Amino acid sequence: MADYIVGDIQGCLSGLKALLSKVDFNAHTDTLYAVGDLIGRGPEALDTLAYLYSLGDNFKTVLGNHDLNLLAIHCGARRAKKADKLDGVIASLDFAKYCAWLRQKPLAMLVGSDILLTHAGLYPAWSFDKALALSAEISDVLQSQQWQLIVNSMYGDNPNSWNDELVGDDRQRFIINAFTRMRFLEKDARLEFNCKTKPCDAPKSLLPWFSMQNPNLTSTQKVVFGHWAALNGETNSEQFIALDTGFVWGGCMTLLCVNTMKRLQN
Ligand SMILES: [Mn+2]
Repeated sequence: MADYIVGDIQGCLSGLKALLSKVDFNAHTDTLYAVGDLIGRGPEALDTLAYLYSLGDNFKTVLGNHDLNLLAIHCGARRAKKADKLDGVIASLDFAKYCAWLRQKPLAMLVGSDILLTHAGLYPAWSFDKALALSAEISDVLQSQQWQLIVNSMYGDNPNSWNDELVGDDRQRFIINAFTRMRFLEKDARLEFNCKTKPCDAPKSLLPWFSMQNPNLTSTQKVVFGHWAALNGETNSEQFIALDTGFVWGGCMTLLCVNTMKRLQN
């Protein structure tokens, strides 16, 4: 009955399977959580989706930017890029089935009562409750018949700052960008999308999102996220746990055991 959270899989099923065998993962009694980006850039996209789908309720994930990209390809909002290595999924008879399955996944979820799981992180103006409510706003649309509208309007970098009065496409785009694309913020908390380096290599005007004070968090709350391979798992904080260690780029894949909060890599 163990719970595990895996970093970005990105279509690298062999890396995931190697990690799961190290912990004797039991697909009937244990639960695997993922930080999103299940597919994208890695060689085994279709097999990865088939395996994760087969786990049923013992697999839970939030959505990452690559997962949303697959939905956008499915409804014609985006064209597949060769580098994403999604051809096998797109040609599969199960393409629609996997997209319908992904549309049921949220942008943020709790693991237990004190861990918030998201793909890119927690925007510093938001509490856990706020994040879950905003994630639910997006899920309401993604799970409706109107889901293609949001997938068509979600691309773009603006607005880059949050306020509670945002409505419509702008509100949805900011929420999706913060949960799936965020890395650095300007000092006034505007999202900055161009810099993807390690924090020490970034312009001095930029702060990693987790370095900006979040007055809403209690000392026991932790945020587990992926997306930012250049961090290589380092945030210098026990409260913010980065799990993307760049397996798809030749790095390793990281599995966090929730019960012990210990990390394992391959
Ligand atoms: Mn990502």
